[in-house]
Amino acid sequence: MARYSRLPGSVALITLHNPPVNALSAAVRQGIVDAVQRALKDPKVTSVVICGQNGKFCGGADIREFAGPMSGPPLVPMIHAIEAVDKPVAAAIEGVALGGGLELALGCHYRIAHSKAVLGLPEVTLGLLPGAGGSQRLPRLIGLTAALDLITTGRHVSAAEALKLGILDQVTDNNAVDLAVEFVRSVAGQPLDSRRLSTLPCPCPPDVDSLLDKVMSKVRQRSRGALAPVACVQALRAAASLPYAQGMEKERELMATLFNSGQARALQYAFFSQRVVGKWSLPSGASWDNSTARTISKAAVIGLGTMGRGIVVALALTGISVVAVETQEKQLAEASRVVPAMLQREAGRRRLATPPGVISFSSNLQDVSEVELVIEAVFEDMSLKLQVFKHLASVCRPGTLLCSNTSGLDIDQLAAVTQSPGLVVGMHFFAPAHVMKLLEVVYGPRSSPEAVATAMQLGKRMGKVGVAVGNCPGFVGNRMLKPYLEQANFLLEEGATPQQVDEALEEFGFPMGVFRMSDLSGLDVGWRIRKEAGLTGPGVESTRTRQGRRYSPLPDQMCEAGRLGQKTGKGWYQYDGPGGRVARSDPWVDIFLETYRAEHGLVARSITPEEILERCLYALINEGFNILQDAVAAGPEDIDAIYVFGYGWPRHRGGPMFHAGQVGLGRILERLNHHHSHPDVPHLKPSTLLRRLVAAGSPPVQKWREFINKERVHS
Ligand code: 3H9
Repeated sequence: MARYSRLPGSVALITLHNPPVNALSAAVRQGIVDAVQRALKDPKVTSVVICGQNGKFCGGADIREFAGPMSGPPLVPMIHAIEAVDKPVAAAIEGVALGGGLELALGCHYRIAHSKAVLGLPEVTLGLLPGAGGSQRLPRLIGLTAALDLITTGRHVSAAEALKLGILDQVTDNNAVDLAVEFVRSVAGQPLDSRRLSTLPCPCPPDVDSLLDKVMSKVRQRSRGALAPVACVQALRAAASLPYAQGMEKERELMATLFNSGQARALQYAFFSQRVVGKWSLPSGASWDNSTARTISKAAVIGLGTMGRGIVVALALTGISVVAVETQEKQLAEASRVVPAMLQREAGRRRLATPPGVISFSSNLQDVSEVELVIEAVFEDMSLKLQVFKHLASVCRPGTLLCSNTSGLDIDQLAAVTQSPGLVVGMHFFAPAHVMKLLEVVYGPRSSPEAVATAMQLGKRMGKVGVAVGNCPGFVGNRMLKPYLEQANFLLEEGATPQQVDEALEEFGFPMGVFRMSDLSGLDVGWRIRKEAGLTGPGVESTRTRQGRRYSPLPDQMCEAGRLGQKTGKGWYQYDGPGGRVARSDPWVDIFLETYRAEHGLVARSITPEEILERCLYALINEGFNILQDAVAAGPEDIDAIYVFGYGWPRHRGGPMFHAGQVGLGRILERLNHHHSHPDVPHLKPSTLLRRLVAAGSPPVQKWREFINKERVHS
């Protein structure tokens, strides 16, 4: 809805009302159309202010409406009608003016904002472009170069930056609506022609074509197959080269293509998934609604390797004081030097409004006795972690939350050595921990709702996407990664090269294929884990079956040959030297693979990119179904958020479980069955849940949670 009121004197006030963000639903659009008509017709009204209820101007078009048929007055003519009004219209922007919200403001003759307001055209992040005239009006207002930046990245800008760019006319620390009312009164009766953005030329640099070409090639590189950023550049090219009406026609055409693309659906699903996982609930029934999070002001991090350092910085950036503990002197000295610099750099980059928390470095575990929460980030070794947890249990005051940054070890085992197992949870960060958005919050059967709520709340404060997951080896992310990596190695045995596998995955949209990624993170990481698991090492026979499963010893043999990846200058690829970054294919690897195949009597066959994707991705997806069946993840959105925010799954493909729905569950099942029937690919046995979903007619991904819960009740 939109409320109409006439203020004492001659100003009409139109207030958008659609909590929580005053999205432009059909009812709101209708309300605006009616209110503008009323203001036009009322001879006593000389000027108009449009604002939003509850200190929020407008969060844009109502994304929920995109799934259904269009109803109500369309946005484009509504904004044109506002621009055409012959009485001055000002947008009073408080809170947010995003997407269609900013486009509505661009249709007004003046824009006045509160200093804390945030503005932007983030449509590109939803697989769209600013399709209510934003792609044509913004460049006319602030110039092509600045508009390209805002529209292709979708970044939000502060009121101060928006003022500098020329989007806003005035910014105030006081009431923006009062100022806008006062302002429109003062300009009533003045000519409005120069205020109608659609009538203005688009300011462009002299070398406009070369600018557009440069931006286009950058955007194509960055977008990894996403359509919307490319369409945004095309729309802006139209703004720069065509009259407004033709530019609008181009905007409409491009918008229609994007709107009907699977990518827009995937990105909108990703938007809502992020919000769904924030409202966590556990199988016990615990959730935000019935759990209270503690507010943490003092924390400790144990272990200052790469992960520990990042976690210290992430905590300090939220204003939490951190005791950073490292028992190895050399490591402590290095961390004391590096961490403050990391913090300063990151604080500067984020333009923090409040000072970061104080960090104190110590080699003594005793120094954590006064903190409210500890995050253990020592080496991934159970016996070491158990030792640390026992020690913590004896030095921390009762009630301290004890968290482990393990990437897959058993949280219950750690909890069992403390006096209060309910206060133990996993907080699995991703490197670099102060940058990566994902946080897996791992609960065991004894973790208290308060501990989970506190870890989730802390994650939110750190700007993370926290996902609550159950305890099992590898949790969600790494558990799914295992069959994916396995299949990649099997494909090498069967005839593929690392480049072929990587190219197929990169073409799909991953920033890096599995072998390039393995070179970057170091092949020895997995080697150590496999040695601990007794899968390789002295005394273990070099066969292709270990512990009753098909096993590829290829990565172990690479490590044995000293090829640990970028750090040794050689891995699945060769580099210019140790620490080199540019991967080149290595004839050594080809010979190594040929020799290996000959030794094991394997005949190389030609493998298509389709098979690579099916074997790697469907293996990962299948494990996702097992995870849902085991209730380790509450719903497909949780898995998808984990993969999008932590594992480089292309956002425009929604996430692995969404992708499964797009491909068709029947097709995934059929392909898994096909590969599984091959005697050498035993791990691709389709999950029972996948079979059941197919038998139930393959409901859409949004219905799986309900389906799983029903199945659980009946089983
Ligand atoms: C567009 O405008 C297209 C046009 O160019 C052309 C059309 C022809 N619609 O994020 P929060 C819900 S595309 C519907 O937790 P915050 C959200 O789902 C749009 N619902 O709060 C959540 O619901 P629930 C371009 C929306 O304070 C609740 O509001 N606009 C919308 O952390 C609270 O959200 C954007 O891309 C919406 N537009 O952040 C802006 N926005 O409680 C998208 C939010 O049921 N929105 N909801 O889970 C945002 O970026 C953030 O929500 C915002 C508030 C910054 C506004």
